[in-house]
Amino acid sequence: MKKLCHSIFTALALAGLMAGASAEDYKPRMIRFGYGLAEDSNQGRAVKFFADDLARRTGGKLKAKGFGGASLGNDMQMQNALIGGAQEMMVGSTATLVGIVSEFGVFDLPFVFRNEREADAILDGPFGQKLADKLQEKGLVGLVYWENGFRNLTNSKRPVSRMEDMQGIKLRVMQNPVYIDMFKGFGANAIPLPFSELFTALETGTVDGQENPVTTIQSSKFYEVQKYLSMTKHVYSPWIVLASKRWWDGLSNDERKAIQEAAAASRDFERKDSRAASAKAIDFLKSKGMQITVVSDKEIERMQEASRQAMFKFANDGHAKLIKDLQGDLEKLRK
Ligand code: TK8
Repeated sequence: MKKLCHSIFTALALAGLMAGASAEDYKPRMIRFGYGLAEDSNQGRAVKFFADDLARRTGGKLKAKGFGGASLGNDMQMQNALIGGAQEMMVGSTATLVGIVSEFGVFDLPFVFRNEREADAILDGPFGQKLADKLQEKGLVGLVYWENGFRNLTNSKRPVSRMEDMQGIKLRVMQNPVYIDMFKGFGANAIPLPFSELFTALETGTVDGQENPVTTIQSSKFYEVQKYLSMTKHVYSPWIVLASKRWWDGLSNDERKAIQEAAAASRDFERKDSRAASAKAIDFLKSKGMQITVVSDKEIERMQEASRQAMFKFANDGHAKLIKDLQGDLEKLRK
C-alpha cells in the first residue's frame, strides 16, 4: 500500500510537472487581423507571416485570419472596432491614431528620420515604447512597429521637381493635421481621405495626387492612374500592430507572450521584406510607364524650410517637449 501510494504520488507529480512544462495555457481562438493594403503587399505578406508564426508557436490553437483591402474597415474604423472589442487585431498607420493619442503626430513631422536605421532605433527604443504605452488607457495595445516607409509624391498633372510644381494640385493626405499643414505649406491643395477611398478618388479625378511609399504605389496599383512620381522622401511612415485591450485582458499570460513573440518576429520579417520590395519597386513603376523625378537636395531643403510651420504648430499644441526628446535621441544616434 505504501508502495502504491508512493507511485501514484510520483505519477501525479510527474503529470503535474509535464503539464507545467509543456502544455501552455492556450485556448482555441480566432483572431480577426485587419489591414488596409492588398493581400499581395508588404503588409499582407507580413500579416500572413504573423499568422503562420503564431499558429506554429501555439500548436494551431491561436489562429489569426487576415482581412486585407480594408474589408473590415479603414484604419480609423478598425481602431474603434478594437477599442469596442468587436475586432481583435489590426495593423495601420500611426498617423491615423492622432485622434486617440495626439503624440503620434511626432512621427508625421517632415524630414525627421534620415534613414531606416534611425527609424528602427527610435521606434524599437524607449521613445517608441512610451508612445505605444499611451494607447493602453484608450483601449488599445501597441505591440510592434512595422515599416510603411519613406513617402513619395505621385500625381497625374505634371512632373514635380520644385515645390512650386505642387501649386493647386489636389492632393490626398492622411486624416492628420500635420500632413494637412505640411502640404498646405508646400502649396498643394491638401484633401484628407481614408486610404480605402484613394484609388477611386484618383481614378475619378476627385484628387490629382497622393503620397505613399513606392511599395504601396506598386501594390495598390496607383501607377494605373498616376503618371508622375517624385522622390521626395518627406516623411518616414511607421505602421503599428495593435490589439484590442478589452480582448487582450482576457488572454492568459502564455497567450499574450506567444502573440508578443510572433509580433516581434513579424516585425523583423516585415522590415526585411519591405526593404527588398522597395529596392525593386522603382524599376517596376518605370516599366509601367511612370515618369520618375529625382528631387535635388537643394529643393528638399526648401521644402524642409516651407514645412517648418507644421512643426511649430505641432510644438505649440503642447508637444514641444516631445519634439525635443525625439531630437535628443536622434542626436545621440548621430554621434
Ligand atoms: C493603409 C494605410 C496606408 C497609409 C495611408 O490602411 O493611409 O496612406 O500609408 O498604409 O495605413
